[in-house]
Amino acid sequence: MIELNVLAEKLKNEKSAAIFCHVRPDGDSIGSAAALAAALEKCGVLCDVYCDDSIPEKFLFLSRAQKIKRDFPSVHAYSALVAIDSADLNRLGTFSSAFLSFRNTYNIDHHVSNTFYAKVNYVFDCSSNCENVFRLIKALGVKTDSEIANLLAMGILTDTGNFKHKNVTANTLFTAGKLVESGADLNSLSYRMFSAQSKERAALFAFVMGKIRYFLDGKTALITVRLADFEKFGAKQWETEGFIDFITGIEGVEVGVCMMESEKDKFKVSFRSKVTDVNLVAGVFGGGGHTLASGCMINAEYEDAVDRIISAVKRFIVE
Ligand SMILES: [Mn+2]
Repeated sequence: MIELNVLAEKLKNEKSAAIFCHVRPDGDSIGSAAALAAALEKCGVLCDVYCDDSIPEKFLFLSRAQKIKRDFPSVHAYSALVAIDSADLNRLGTFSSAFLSFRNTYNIDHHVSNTFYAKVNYVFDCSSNCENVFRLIKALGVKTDSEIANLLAMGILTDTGNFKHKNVTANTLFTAGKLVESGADLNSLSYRMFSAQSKERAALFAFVMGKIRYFLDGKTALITVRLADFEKFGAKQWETEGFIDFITGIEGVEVGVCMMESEKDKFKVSFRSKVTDVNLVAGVFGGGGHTLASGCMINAEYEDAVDRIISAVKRFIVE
């Protein structure tokens, strides 16, 4: 793996870069991609940020989030392609083939399951990719202005569940402190990311939580959001974020599972746990992530998918 200072030098010498968020973009992906773009632009590198998905409304208060593009012209339009917060190539969606074919690619990430798919890989296990990008920006010699500070703080907040997850370290808090010094407004970001919600989301939440299913002697709680539920309540798929944290807090529950139907018989499955290694559980289905928070996709009829998920959890659950 490349050293941080060497990475900074290499990036600085690029003429231009296309920076990619992952599909179903979250605060860390958007925050670390946009902050890196802002910093590289200060070094004279022309940057555009891309995402093969629409950007959830809650991020659109940031002007840089509004500028994220979906139509990628050609690999030849840039000197470098940079994948951000993406454990494997599939996370780039349709951009993955262009990325794979290009000669000069970077992968900057914090997932332990990262597959080192780029020419230059920087993968460091910490709370959020924004924590990595903060150090990278420092290595670039760029001053963290309030725009960069807010973008990075947003990613740290979202990937740590508002500083509640086990991935919070002294360095996470040190970084957050530095970002506050540089103008990050934690109170406003935390309200936007964790408290503000639409009436549609509140109604969907109440409905889904009314049907929690328990397995493995109550050690696993599972919730499901079907396509019809989104229609019934008028909520968006991205608005299910945070549902899983609610069920993982239930007494006696060790592993929380959220099954979100993204297309007919196609489920985006998220896992959270208190100690069980759910990176291994998601790995059974070709997914991954972190020890205590992971995800995968499963194509199956609903009850069949539930059976397969529960037997995978059973293999790894810490009693
Ligand atoms: Mn992340």
